[in-house]
Amino acid sequence: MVTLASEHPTATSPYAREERLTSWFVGVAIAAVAVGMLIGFLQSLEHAGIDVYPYLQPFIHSYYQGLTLHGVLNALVWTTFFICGFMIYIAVHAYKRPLTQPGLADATFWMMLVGVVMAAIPMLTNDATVMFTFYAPLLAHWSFYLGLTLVVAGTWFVTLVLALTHVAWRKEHPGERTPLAAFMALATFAMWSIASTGLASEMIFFNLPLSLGIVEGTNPTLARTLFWLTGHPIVYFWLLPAYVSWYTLVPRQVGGKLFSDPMARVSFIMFLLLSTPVGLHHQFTDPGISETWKLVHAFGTFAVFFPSLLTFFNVVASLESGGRARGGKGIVGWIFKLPWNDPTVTPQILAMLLFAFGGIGGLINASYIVNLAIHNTAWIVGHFHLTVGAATTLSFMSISYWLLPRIMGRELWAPKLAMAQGWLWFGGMIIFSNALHRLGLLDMPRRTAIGMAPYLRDGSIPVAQEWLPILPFVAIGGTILMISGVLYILVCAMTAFASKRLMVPLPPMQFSETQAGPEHGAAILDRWRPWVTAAIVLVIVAYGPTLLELLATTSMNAPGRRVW
Ligand code: HAS
Ligand code: CU
Repeated sequence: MVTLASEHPTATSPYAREERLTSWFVGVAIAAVAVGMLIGFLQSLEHAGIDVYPYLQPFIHSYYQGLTLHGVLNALVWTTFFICGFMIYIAVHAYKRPLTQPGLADATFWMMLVGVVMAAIPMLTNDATVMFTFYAPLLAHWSFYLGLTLVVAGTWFVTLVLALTHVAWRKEHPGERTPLAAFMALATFAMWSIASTGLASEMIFFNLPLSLGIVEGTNPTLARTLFWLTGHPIVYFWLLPAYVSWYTLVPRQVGGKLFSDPMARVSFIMFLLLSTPVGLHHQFTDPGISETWKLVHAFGTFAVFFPSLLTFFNVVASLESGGRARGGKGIVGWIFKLPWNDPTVTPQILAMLLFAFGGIGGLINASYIVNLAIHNTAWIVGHFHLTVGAATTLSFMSISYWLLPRIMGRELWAPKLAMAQGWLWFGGMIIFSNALHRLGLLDMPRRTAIGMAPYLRDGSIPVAQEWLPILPFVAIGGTILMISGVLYILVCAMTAFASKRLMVPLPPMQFSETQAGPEHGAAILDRWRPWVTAAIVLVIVAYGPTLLELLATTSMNAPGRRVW
């Protein structure tokens, strides 16, 4: 691992060690998404009837092994490693102090890296073709489960490192409000640490014992319920770091100020409270779970919609302050004054635009009755490519263009190419996601090698004829996304290792100023105990009855299945 942080001008940074750790995390994240995006391109070709997998033997055996690699590398590794690196960077610059336990932070990185390698090997040997949700009773090699468990455990250590640093900062700054960006980083990891207990329980009590042959069977419904206890809040673990940038960096980058600091804190506290007790909205069609609790979770899902609506309002108002500060006039004139050619900002605004549609789609998903029409269809794939594939991924790409020069001590390579990459991702995602949404409304199933399915063309399923004219657009969008992805990897690699060294360190990092500052918010917004306690109580109330009922009414009698 190249320890560049000590070799470049920013080595004078008081946080050189943390910046080096950030470069490790971000380096692994970019390597993962490079492979994951390429495989995604092959998946999109398959939908258009171009099946390259026979030519990739013995490296990738099937569409389903490709889908597992695509989902795990992009949705689990790219996100988690980028988030750990970015949030550590943000925290030390917001607290203006180094981590209290840098050694533990470094060790956590290595533990998580070992976890990724452990999970990757069985995926590559076709011994873990279980998709990124690894639903029981599908059964992968035990090292896949142990590897992912190490990654999750690593995120708990990141939470610990951030919390200990917070305590130290608190002692050094009695009575001061937590800097907003640090507050947000901590809230993100606190929410995630509560949420990931579901996944950890599934691994420890179900998947690992079964895959190690310690138990004969598993309990699919209970395992799925524990998975989705984590499975919904994980999307906010992916989203909130992008929000940290939209709230605390982008307003300054567009020349404006954040509209309201207290409103931003309320939004993150609502995510801390409401992200986890809503996961049954992924299981509306699951048997064995009471309709009452499914409905309670549906209402909870509508409630967790609100912190994003607050974000919508707060962020757009902040963009407007920037647009007007740059001379924008009239009701919409300010929009054209935003820095549309700045690759460290514009792709994030494009990500916001895509996310607005992804979010509306999420509301449709959450509608108990309407969900029956789109559940397990291509619609869902369209939804999450607008959310994790755009709100998160396109924002992280743009943040990379800002972060890499700071931690690698080199200029951003080919800024115009970086900007083109952002616009290509935006355009490609519109084509790709729109096609999938439309196919989903025509009942096309997700997670299916549809391009090669005989029924696609033999007329045995009449509605399939309506998919045929739309499927090529999945490949067209996927191809544009692949070109954009290659440009992203190219710009990042050249920036990290080959572009001009910064002969003078960049100016110290600055967060956005605010129009309404932290002092305008209630002091309780800056306390953790009440909110974390309430969050845990809400999870117990929302899930306790269902988990107890499943424990009483279902058993571990489903043998593990290897269906590939
Ligand atoms: Fe979702 C399924 C509901 C958000 C990801 N979601 C998924 C899956 C994934 C995923 C990966 O209720 C599939 C999992 C699987 O494999 O089965 N989702 C929601 C709801 C929200 C939501 C209500 N999802 C996300 C986010 C994700 C994500 C965020 C990743 C990062 N989702 C569901 C449901 C399902 C589901 C069901 C299960 C479906 C099924 O049946 O399987 C909400 O949180 C969305 C709130 C968002 C908004 C938008 C706010 C807009 C903002 C930007 C404003 C700025 C602008 C800029 C427009 C309210 C903040 C303006 C620009 C100028 C220049 C002015
Ligand atoms: Cu969800």
